Amino acid sequence: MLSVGIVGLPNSGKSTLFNALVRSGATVAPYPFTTVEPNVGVVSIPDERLSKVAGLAGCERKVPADVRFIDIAGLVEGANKGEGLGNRFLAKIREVDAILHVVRAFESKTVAHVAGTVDPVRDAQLIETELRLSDLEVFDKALTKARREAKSGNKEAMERVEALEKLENILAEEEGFGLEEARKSHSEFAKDLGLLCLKPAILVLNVGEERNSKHEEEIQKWAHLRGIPFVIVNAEIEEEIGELPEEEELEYRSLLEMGQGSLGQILKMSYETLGLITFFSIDSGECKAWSIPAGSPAGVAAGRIHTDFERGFVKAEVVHYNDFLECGSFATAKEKGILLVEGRDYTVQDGDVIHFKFAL
Ligand SMILES: Nc1nc2c(ncn2[C@@H]2O[C@H](COP(=O)(O)OP(=O)(O)OP(=O)(O)O)[C@@H](O)[C@H]2O)c(=O)[nH]1
Ligand SMILES: [Mg+2]
Repeated sequence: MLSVGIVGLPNSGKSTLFNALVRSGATVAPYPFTTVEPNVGVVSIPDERLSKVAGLAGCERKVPADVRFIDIAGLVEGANKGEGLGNRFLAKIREVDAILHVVRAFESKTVAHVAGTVDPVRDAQLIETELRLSDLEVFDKALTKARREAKSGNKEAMERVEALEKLENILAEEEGFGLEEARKSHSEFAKDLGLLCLKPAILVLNVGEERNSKHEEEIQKWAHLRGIPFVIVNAEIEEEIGELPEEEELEYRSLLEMGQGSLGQILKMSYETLGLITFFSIDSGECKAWSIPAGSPAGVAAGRIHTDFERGFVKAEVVHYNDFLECGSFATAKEKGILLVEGRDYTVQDGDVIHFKFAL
């Protein structure tokens, strides 16, 4: 399962957001392995298509796709030099697949701010700088090694040096404007090195009841310049009203003039940022949504359900989502001639309803 790490300064509201998110999923499970730290939660991804497919197929049970969220302790200035257990936390961030960067915009007399004042752009910049400095260290090592190998005329190593030098210039640049491009063009490379700056990221602005439009505009622009999706949330209120029975929750939302969807929006954005798409399976009265990386072949999708499905893959019967809405069943789709029979190399489309045939 892919994971999203919640990152930010201390007291920015990371744990509050984590709690709100973990509770917001329909079938929230505390992560079932005791060896995993307690601040890891698995959250269902809301997807209205699941109910539609399940309804048409007459399924009693629905199982949504999920994503793992990890609430990582706060980073402080100098974290890359080990300040405030920084190295340990940075190592944790290296393990996640995407970053949810929480920035504080709420004022509070009781909740201290490590820098004394509320200033979202300064805070976001501080975290970005820590990630960047930490990356540059990783980089130095990789570049030294590649240069050594390149000396002997190894062509691959020479190409590596060239690519690394290009990327190093982008990382060394204070303003980080080149990051969006680098994120796209170097993703495999970055993954190998575990570069933090190039991980897909989302910026969450945690606002209080009093809003500051100047702060909001500035930070939104900051995120936009970096190609980072941006979302506003009031984590404290989301956490509080998320505990209420549904009716009361709705009442409070209209009373506080709060939109419905900021948590759902964060979940959907996380899913997209991780590059995931969904396919559906129907079996014994159960309709399940499964997540796979966009572009995955049917063989990989089969393996998501069971390793036997992948090993003994024979064929995949596929009905595209919109076709399924029209037909309502594999049988009707077959009659109409829109049921596809595909091999293991078929590229799964978002929303496909798939039935795998396998033989061992
Ligand atoms: N007024 C207000 N308080 C908030 C808001 N969000 C979080 N808080 C409070 O801020 C304090 C810190 O929140 P946490 O969620 O623990 O912050 P954190 O980022 O996890 O902090 P560390 O774990 O220390 O890094 C708590 O007392 C929260 O109740 C908010 O939107 N408004
Ligand atoms: Mg915390």
